[in-house]
Amino acid sequence: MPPASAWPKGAARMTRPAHGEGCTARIISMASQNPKKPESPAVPPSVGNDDAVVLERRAQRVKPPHMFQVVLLNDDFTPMEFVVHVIQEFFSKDRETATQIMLKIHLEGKGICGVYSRDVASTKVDQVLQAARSAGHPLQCVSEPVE
Ligand code: TYC
Repeated sequence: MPPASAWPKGAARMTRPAHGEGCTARIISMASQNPKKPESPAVPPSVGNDDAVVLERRAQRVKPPHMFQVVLLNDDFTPMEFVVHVIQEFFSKDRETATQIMLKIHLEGKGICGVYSRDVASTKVDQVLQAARSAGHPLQCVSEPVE
């Protein structure tokens, strides 16, 4: 090994591993140079540079997920009792609440049974339509984005 003074400036000095050491070489010292100051970005940020500001800006960019309401439509043929059963079963309402919702649909033409994420709302619609078709009723059910 050459004397330390013979090494070029900035080079790392290495030694052979001692007997039994697993690596082929080890670094015993690094020529030190003062670390360089990072260059400033080409376009400086418009607002301050600290982390708290960045976090706040990110949080504001995340919009809440769109929610979907599941709506039952009135018809002249589906029995009231079946509609009450469907509302209890698929929308987890007690009998009294389910009856009120059914009567609202009967009188006003349609009514909201629940509000869910897109996928859950879509599944509820499928379940209601499947139950209605299996029972031979024309009950209609749709999901629509909440305004
Ligand atoms: N109008 C139906 C009747 O008189 C009852 C009904 C209520 C049907 C709600 C559908 O979504 C409905 N038998």
